[in-house]
Amino acid sequence: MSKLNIVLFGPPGAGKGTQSNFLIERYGLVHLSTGDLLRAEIKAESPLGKEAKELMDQGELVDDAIVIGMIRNKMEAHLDAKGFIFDGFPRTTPQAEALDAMLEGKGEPISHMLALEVPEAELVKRLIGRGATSGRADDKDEAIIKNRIREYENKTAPLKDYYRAQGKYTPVDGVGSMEEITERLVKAIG
Ligand code: B4P
Repeated sequence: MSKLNIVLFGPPGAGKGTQSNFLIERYGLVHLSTGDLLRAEIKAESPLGKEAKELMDQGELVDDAIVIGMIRNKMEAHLDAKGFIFDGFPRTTPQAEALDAMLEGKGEPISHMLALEVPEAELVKRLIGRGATSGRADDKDEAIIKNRIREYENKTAPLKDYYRAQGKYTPVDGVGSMEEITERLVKAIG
């Protein structure tokens, strides 16, 4: 049976992490979140974590080579997975090209690119709300949140065209209850 490899895409606060938790359970997939992997490095105070923290705290993207290396290591540690959910990765064209090259080598391409769509005012509201409890420096300050959204628009949103050209781009309305959005994603997976 072919593997189910899903890119869960969307701006900061669109609900990628939230929805990944439902989808991994439902389809038995391995969750690969570059945000979570980077935060684990920061917690461990590794050299990579120290470098990443400076960028993340300002709402900037971390270097491609770092996140691509992290994803490669995690995929190699789960060779028998039924498939992966890529949450918050890829975020740039070089990341998307590297992911395709890794998956092509295995003959297990991306099955779906599901793009959660949420208006900017709602994103800011959600992230400020999470900042009250998460302790995340990048959720506390509205100027940094706006910078994350700009980074998304400039560097990440163009990936919609990258996946559209492969016939894999599927927009999904990301406004509603968490359950409603899960159902929309499940329907899109088919
Ligand atoms: P990430 O950790 O990927 O996170 P995110 O963009 O903040 O959010 P996500 O969409 O997962 O939001 P969530 O479900 O939690 O990135 C953080 C940083 O790491 C980046 O800025 C960058 O610096 C770095 N980074 C990560 N990957 C990288 C890469 N590949 N390349 C370079 N740099 C990288 O939801 C947010 C909030 O909304 C939560 O409070 C949630 O409860 C709420 N929410 C969710 N669904 C909701 C709904 N339906 N209704 C109301 N609220 C909802």
